[in-house]
Amino acid sequence: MYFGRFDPSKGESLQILDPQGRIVKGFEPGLPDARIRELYERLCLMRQADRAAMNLQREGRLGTYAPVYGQEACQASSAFLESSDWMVPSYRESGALFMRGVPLSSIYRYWMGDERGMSFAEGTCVFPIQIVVGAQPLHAVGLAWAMKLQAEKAAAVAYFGDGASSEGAVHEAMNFAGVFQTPTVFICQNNQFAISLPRRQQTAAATIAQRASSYGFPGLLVDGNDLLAVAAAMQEALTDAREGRGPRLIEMLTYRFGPHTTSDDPTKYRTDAELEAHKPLDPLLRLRAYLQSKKLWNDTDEARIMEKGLAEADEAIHQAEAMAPAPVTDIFAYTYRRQPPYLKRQQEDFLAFSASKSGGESHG
Ligand SMILES: Cc1ncc(C[n+]2csc(CCOP(=O)(O)OP(=O)(O)O)c2C)c(N)n1
Repeated sequence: MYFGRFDPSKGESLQILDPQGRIVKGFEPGLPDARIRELYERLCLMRQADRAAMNLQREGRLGTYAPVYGQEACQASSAFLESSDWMVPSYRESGALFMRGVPLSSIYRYWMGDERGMSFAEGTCVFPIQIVVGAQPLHAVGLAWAMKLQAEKAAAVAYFGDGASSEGAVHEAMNFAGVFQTPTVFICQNNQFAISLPRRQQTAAATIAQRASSYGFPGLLVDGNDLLAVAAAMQEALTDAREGRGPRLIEMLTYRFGPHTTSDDPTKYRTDAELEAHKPLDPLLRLRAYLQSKKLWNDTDEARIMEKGLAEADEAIHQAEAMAPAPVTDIFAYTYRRQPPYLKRQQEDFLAFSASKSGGESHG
């Protein structure tokens, strides 16, 4: 319905809610009121959890963090996956992991440097996050191909950024997906920067979505600050993938309000004026305006949910910090099925060294 109706090479994009929160003429919200309200609440919780992570990093209680501020509507895309669909995320997806049901405490724990944060409960169809830019779409395609061969009616969803779209691996993934018609949904969150590199220097193509046609499947450009458009695109792409109609590419056009990560200083490469010009497009403001216009939301609701977000983040931080650190020998443990002799020797040396430093007590 939406794929094919908009031509991304002409810059045409799907928008259902305009920046003032009004339904664009000719469109339907596509979701029941109660669901939209619930999704808005989740966006608010996501924003509070994201803020809390930034604050923790500034307090030295968490390592590097990649914020989702401004990209909340894109991140809510994972709410439309069914339990058997797989989510294959990059490092930017804390919000999408949260929407998929990964506990906040696990997300914090990971960013605190504990890999156990990415070890999910059995049956959670989520890959650990990928730091190598552009590597994970290949994994999603392999996964989708396996599901297709096993006649499973499920999709694998790959998340990546505009910068990643220039990686050879992303080209290979999309090409393979097209040839083998795998049930893969590619989500490119175009937040307009790859660290400091602006989108216009990333590709001379008008859009990233238009590339899909060269791989032989449909692509759609979506207003990524419009949750209703994200929802409509996701639902259609996932259904098409699950029903055997092949891969889909959705480019979600958004804007990163925060730094690339906590180690970045965006004032070095963009002006305050540019940032301020994007602030009115905040995905939360837009959805809130819509809900308020329908009398489905008021200031009391807003205050309540923001409080709840703080409390939930606090509780998750408490749980993450209360967990005893992982054994330091973990770093020797997981690369090989059988530990090679040289690694075993390194581990022994390391344990002996730790023991000498801590007065004879080993932390293995
Ligand atoms: C293969 C590889 N090259 C470079 C990096 C360093 N790096 C980390 S994030 C990033 C920018 C990625 O930008 P984009 O794909 O647009 O995603 P965003 O961070 O904006 O969500 C780079 C170059 C890396 N992690 N992996």
